[in-house]
Amino acid sequence: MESIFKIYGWEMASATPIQQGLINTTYLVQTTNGSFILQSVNHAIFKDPTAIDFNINSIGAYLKKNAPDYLFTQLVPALSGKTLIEWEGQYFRAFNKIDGYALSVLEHAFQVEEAAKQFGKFTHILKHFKATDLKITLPDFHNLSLRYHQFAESIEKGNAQRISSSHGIIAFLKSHRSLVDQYDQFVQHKEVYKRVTHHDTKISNVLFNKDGNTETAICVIDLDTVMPGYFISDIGDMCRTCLCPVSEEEANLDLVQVDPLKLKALQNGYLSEMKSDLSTMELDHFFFSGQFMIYMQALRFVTDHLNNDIYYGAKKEGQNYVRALNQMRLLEAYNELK
Ligand code: GN1
Ligand code: MG
Repeated sequence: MESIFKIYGWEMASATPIQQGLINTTYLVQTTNGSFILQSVNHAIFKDPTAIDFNINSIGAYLKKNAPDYLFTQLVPALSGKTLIEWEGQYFRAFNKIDGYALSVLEHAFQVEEAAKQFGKFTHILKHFKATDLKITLPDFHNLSLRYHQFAESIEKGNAQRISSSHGIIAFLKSHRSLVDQYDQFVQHKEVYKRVTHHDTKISNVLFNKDGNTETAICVIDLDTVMPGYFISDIGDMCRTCLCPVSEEEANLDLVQVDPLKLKALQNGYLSEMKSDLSTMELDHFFFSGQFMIYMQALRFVTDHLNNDIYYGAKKEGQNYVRALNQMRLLEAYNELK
């Protein structure tokens, strides 16, 4: 890594890998010039890393001008001035290390409110930024019809042995197909708008900080999938990851439960920023957002399992199957709140 440190002009640098997300590879780099987050973009998934670089820089420039106090993860330029570095066939970018921590589950409703407020604020503060100026970093990323189609294809063409041992979850997902129709109707409605959308609002993508006994959410991170999109994506991924005391990795399904007070807190936090921006049609789909995203994530995990883990990878045999079962149970528990 020595030579990449030189590209950034970092002296006496050392890099430690950190666990951040399923897709990219992330390091904490400590140098005499400060601490940085260095990340190699997963090029197999993000085919055009320059699109991500363009989006983060465009938003960063807009915020610097229009909301200079907003805590935004600006990209750190290398000595050349570039913020995306191609090195040994990989793409790297760096951010300043922000003083804060990420959580993979939330214990308290007030934390949910804090996190939801940050995601609401992100879209709200960019209300006058033209979302269509952003590049599409992952086409059809949250297109539920397409995700269902990929699932259906994996049942036809995937690993035969895995298909036969997954019949229970396959039947469950098929029986909830009406969610795809609801999604199609939602996106076609004339009072549903595309805005600057984060598209990966899982709870570990918010940083928290503590001042004495007061814990606050301070900013959102992981902006690779910021694109024009629908608010149901952001609410939905928060429902998916904030309401349950265990994460998507939990294999003991009895622990997968949802807390209605946390859903209320999520609503309060997000709407404190976004209520006046949303149409009645959109507000009426708040609950649907959770069904949409939990269902989509179950589809994506099972599809990957049937396709031999080519997208998410698996550290142990059946990991994506366990994740899919977890999301199936989460959808059942969430639906009980209806
Ligand atoms: C991936 O890499 P990470 O953890 O930020 C995925 C999300 C999923 C999530 C599930 C580009 O996000 O859509 O919700 O895993 N990102 C991509 O944990 O596919
Ligand atoms: Mg991500």
